[in-house]
Amino acid sequence: MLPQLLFASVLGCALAAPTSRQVSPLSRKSTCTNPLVRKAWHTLTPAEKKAYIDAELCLMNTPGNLGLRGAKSKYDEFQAVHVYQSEIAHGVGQFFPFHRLYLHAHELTLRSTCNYTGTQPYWDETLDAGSFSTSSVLADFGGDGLSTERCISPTASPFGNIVLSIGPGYRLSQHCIQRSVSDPSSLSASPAFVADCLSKETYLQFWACAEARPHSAGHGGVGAQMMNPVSSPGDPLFYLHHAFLDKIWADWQAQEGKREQRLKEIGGNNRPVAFNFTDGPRFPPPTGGEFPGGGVMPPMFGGPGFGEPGDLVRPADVPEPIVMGDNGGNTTTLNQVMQMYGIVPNQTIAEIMDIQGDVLCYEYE
Ligand SMILES: *[C@@H]1O[C@H](CO)[C@@H](O)[C@H](O)[C@H]1NC(C)=O
Ligand SMILES: *[C@@H]1O[C@H](CO)[C@@H](O)[C@H](O)[C@H]1NC(C)=O
Ligand SMILES: *[C@@H]1O[C@H](CO)[C@@H](O)[C@H](O)[C@H]1NC(C)=O
Ligand SMILES: *[C@@H]1O[C@H](CO)[C@@H](O)[C@H](O)[C@H]1NC(C)=O
Ligand SMILES: [Cu+2]
Repeated sequence: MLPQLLFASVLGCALAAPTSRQVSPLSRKSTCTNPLVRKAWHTLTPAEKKAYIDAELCLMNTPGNLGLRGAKSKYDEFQAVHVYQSEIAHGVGQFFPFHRLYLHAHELTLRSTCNYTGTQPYWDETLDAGSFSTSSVLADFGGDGLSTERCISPTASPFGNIVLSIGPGYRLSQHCIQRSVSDPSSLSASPAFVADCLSKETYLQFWACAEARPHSAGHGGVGAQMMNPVSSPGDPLFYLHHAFLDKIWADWQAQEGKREQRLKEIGGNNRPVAFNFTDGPRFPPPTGGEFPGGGVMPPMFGGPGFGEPGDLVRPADVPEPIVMGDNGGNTTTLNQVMQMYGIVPNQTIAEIMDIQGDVLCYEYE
């Protein structure tokens, strides 16, 4: 069974990809003078690709030490943080900020723990929308899952022998990396969909568009583990997918004449409205008619890697996530603190709005 897609008529303008590289250093007061350059996976040299995969394997083989639920390796610890926070990290205003900081933690840990000298690559999914099954990025990460268990090939992938300890969902179980690729689900990462999101005027409109369309495309297009809203970082493609989304947000923020405003613009609900994983996370009521059907993500579905609906019910040993520093309100503010459980220090949203600020220092090419 495939997730239903949100097909909408798209009146996208040409895909604009402004970068922040031309911004004069004089207009900034940050300490970021030598940003890391994050590149698209397909542009990396074979040596760069190998270095990234080796670093990820190193994280997977390095014991964790943060005492997080179910986590054996440093890699598992990232997954554990996502499990803890998943209820307040999707379908909410901090969706983009949370994943930005989370990706930064991943990049930083690859570099600090595994001697990686490269940066976090991204999957330029606009090139593969509608054809994930033949994507070279997918192939480099082990391809589709096989047979009914949907495990990636143990021999065709450097990750084929990895045993994950967390997931599916909140469950703790030993399992392989599972995929169930769906080309139709990957369609909403197309250049037209991305351009449509980039053309949105407000953060609320941009966020709703980008979380529902390109975001859903990567998760639904890879499927299985990646489709699980709680445990999806068990698939190493998660990080390349979310870097792609972070780039889209950074591109939106950096648009000509909008940058000063958009580096301060946040909003949205702190709790997914009528949160129900089975039914799909809901978004705020559409303000610009973005969501046919009232702003609902594609319905979730069961199966290998995704797990059973019960795996998405938070068990007693996972504390209810709390929103920190939000003044008791329901609206996402710049003062909200994102909780990272030790993979990187907690930060406020304000501190990570600028990818070339005092906490973050990178750019996309
Ligand atoms: C990183 O480099 C240091 C210094 O060369 C070395 O001691 C350490 O074993 C390396 N760590 C990994 C995970 O390769
Ligand atoms: C969640 O959504 C499913 C599917 O629409 C529905 O059957 C279930 O009753 C919902 N659960 C809650 C708690 O609303
Ligand atoms: C937040 O939302 C809840 C549920 O709708 C409501 O009861 C509460 O009054 C709201 N709090 C604030 C500060 O607006
Ligand atoms: C960071 O977040 C965690 C998880 O909620 C919390 O326990 C911790 O106190 C926070 N740390 C700081 C310094 O705010
Ligand atoms: Cu997530």
